[in-house]
Amino acid sequence: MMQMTQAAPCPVAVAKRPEHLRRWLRAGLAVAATVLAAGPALAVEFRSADVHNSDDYPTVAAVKHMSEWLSQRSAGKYKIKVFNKSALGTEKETLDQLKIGALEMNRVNISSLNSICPKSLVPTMPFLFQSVAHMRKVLDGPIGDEILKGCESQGMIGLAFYDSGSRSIYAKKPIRSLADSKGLKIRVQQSELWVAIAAAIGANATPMPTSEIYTALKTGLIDAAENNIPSYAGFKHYEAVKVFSLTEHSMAPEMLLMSKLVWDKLSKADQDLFRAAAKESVAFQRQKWDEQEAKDRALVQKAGSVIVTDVDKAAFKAAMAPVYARFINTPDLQRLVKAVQDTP
Ligand code: GTR
Repeated sequence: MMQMTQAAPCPVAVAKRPEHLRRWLRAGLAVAATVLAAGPALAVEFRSADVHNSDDYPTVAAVKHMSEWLSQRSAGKYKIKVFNKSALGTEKETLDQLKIGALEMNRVNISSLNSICPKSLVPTMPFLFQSVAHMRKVLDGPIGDEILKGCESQGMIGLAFYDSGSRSIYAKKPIRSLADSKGLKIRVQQSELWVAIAAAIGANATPMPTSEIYTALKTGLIDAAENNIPSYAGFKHYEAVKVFSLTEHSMAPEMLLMSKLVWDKLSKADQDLFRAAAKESVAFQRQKWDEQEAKDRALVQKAGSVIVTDVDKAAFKAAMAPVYARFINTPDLQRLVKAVQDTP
């Protein structure tokens, strides 16, 4: 029987009966409970973090869908409760918790892993994928699997990639050319790579967590940010800046991870179940993603935002050469980038 020790991860364990025990366990007092191997009498509820505000955002909905699927297939043994709205902290903070097993699961953008697992740099790289179909094909194949595995040595099991569309720059003015981006004070994700991407187009990067962007845009601390349309809409950034220029400079996907400390306590059969559930949720997420993009594009336009399409993407792409030279700097990373580029 597998024991959970004091230092081990502490999923919120919920006994089906009796009621008072359920409340007691929910209160988080079950540190020493023998949860994972306890069989069908106990249900295990893993917590999964997400920064998105909407309870129906595609990544949030996908993990909820995964939970339902898992629960059905495991006769109620496993569930996942999503804590979105950055309730458990920023992506950086929740990754720290995940590594030490203080959090069981996490859905983050892959950029948040750039300084932790080097292979996460690859799908973050600017102008790497040719299209959504290309990105999906690469991430569904052996290259994607290798990148998912790339965080294991850091205590995190990559379960799945979710779509995040293309990231573009939004500001008070159109960003069509390198002349427009020169001197722009732009928020970027907390990743050295992103600071370098901004510098390559002449902008000044301010790395900050997602939850701080709205106020930073409103107060003028920054002039711009960059993200996909559903994030621009969902975080209400369109209330602060109204010009969304389709630079489409990166397709950095989302990643769903589990703490390795938690993973290692699952039986092989349960690990397979989690993998199958994650896979199932990818198809769900993609469909939801496509719908959300269309819906939010209409929403922001209705709210007065302008979507600029005549962007000199070739110039932005050409400006990225030094970024590739600096970050794709090991044979492993070079092999992976080439493999992506060679994928038809
Ligand atoms: C979104 C992503 C979030 C977060 C955010 C950001 O596209 O879904 O996980 O990383 O971008 O830029 O902070």
